[in-house]
Amino acid sequence: MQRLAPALRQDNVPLDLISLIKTILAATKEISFRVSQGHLSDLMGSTLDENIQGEVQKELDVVANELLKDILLESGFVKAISSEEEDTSVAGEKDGKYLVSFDPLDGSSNIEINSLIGTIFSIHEAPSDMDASDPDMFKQAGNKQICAGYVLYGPSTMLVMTTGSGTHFYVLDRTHGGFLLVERNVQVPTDTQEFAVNMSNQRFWQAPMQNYISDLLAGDTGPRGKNFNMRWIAAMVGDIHRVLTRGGLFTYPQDSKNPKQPHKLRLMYEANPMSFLIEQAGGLAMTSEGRIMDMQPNSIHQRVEVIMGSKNEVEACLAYYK
Ligand code: AFP
Repeated sequence: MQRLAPALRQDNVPLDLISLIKTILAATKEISFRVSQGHLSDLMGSTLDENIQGEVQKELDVVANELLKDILLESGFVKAISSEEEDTSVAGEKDGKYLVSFDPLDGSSNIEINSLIGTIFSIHEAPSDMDASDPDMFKQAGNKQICAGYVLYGPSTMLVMTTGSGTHFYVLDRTHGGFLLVERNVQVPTDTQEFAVNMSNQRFWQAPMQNYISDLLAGDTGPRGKNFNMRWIAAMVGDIHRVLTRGGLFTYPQDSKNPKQPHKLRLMYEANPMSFLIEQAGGLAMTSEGRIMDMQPNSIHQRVEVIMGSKNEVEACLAYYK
């Protein structure tokens, strides 16, 4: 099995980007260890703080954020970082070439139940003419990402990453401490009979999503003429990993539960990196109005509607909005 750096060199990834990726992964190996320690790490509880999204921070969220932030800002490659757990961007090296956005621990409600969680990251080139402390540097569309990925802390620790030459799977080999390539050019099956959505929000969805899901639930007696299965992990990393592995449709649609917040998922460190991975694997990543990666961000913590996965199923869903 190929090690990470040779695999990246084979895709012509520049050496300093490879070094940056290895820097991110050094932090995730430490996070993986802390996660695997469970209750032994004494990090299972909540802090007394809330992040800018108004969510109570878990101790492991805070530790994962500090590990990534410190190692990235000290690396010399990074002009600034932005994180789910930081109110605004944090300046790094003034001549740093890269911007890194990350969700240090996605799916943190799964921490206490010993279920899937992961780290999501997205890398853009840093504009050379802007100040490192200017958060507007991050207002770049997803189609400008040069690398995106996640590290999934499951029964094995996996890295799923793209640098624009396909989406590849790696597994952390603890015997030598590195990530080994286990599957190159993963492909999302075009058709699927599986979907992922938080059904408890059904009554708050817009009519097209209500109608689409009703037709899936009607199975082979309904207009789709086939039965569908449903899965919900409550961690986008887990749900997207399943979609990349065996296909499916994943959605967090617009809802009216909280009129001030019609969308749940974050554009910069959830939807954009996952869209890059899904598209590089032959899937589609959309809102009901267009391609996620073509959206012009207006803030670091912007939220967005997400409908992504197997191409034909995403198109079937979007047809209800026409
Ligand atoms: P947290 O990381 O704050 O726990 O949120 C996870 C998440 O943003 C995403 O990973 C899940 O798909 C989604 O929220 C789960 O949402 P529900 O709470 O509606 O299940």
